[in-house]
Amino acid sequence: MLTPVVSTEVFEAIASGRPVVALESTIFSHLGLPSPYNAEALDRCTRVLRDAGVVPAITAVLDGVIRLGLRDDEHQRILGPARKMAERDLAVAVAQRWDVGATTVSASVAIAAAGGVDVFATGGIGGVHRGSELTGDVSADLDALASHPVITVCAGAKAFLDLARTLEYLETYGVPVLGWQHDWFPAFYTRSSGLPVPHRVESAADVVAVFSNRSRERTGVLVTAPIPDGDQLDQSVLDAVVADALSDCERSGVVGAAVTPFVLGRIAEATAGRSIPANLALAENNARVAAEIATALVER
Ligand code: PSU
Ligand code: MN
Repeated sequence: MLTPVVSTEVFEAIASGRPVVALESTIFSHLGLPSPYNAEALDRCTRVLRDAGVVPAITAVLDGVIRLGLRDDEHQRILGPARKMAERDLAVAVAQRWDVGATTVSASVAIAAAGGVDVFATGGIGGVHRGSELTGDVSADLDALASHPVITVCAGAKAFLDLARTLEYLETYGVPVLGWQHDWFPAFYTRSSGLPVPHRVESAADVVAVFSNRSRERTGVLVTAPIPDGDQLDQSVLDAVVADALSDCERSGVVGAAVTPFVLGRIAEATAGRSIPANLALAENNARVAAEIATALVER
């Protein structure tokens, strides 16, 4: 069974009813953002939580041990080379004593749920890939959102996915999708995918009310917070870059877990680094929203 080692700070926060927000480590590793922006992302996300009186709980595998909450002196370890872990990979990382395993959304919500943390903030979730009818590529993130009782805050799913099918999947598997003060499903670098979000919420209390009344105890809730207004990228530029990156992907035979890091890297190159500040801004914004929700949850 999944038994994370919970840091003293996170353990004490949970025990005394103080708010905690889990964070993934893929976004902070070289798989998510190039150095030194990965360190900046970690700094900004943890700072915005602490400023709100919330304890950050970074998830990772270090020396073959599943961790929930890292000490500051351990942050350096996830900034370097790491192996990407979906939920299923956690068992392998432990059995084979991986040095540094970086958690995706699926691994993070599994660890958060096992350790008693109810709220999790990320950048963008994985989803149904374009062409999935041929490749079968559907992120394990979606099943994990449906299988663990955690509120996930994201800026939508990555722009290069099939967002309409991603929303269909979430509907089929019973995950409530709540637009944070917004009517549209965000597309990560942009505020709207053009697809309406099933329900809109105005406040952390609204989110907590949905979480408290869901019919399946094991299922999570997805909150989609659009990237802040001034930070979004130009949709037409993005469309061209994504089309290019995906055809490169196919040409170079990049498949499976390697697709996401590859395409994100190509987007960063092609947008002359403008995608990176956008990525940092949305990650920080999601942490801020998650802090509000975690606070409302413990005050309930
Ligand atoms: N979005 C980003 N950067 C990332 C990811 C998402 O902007 O690094 C990561 C997240 O950890 C997410 C994972 O859970 O990609 C999904 O990967 P896949 O599509 O292989 O399931
Ligand atoms: Mn995949």
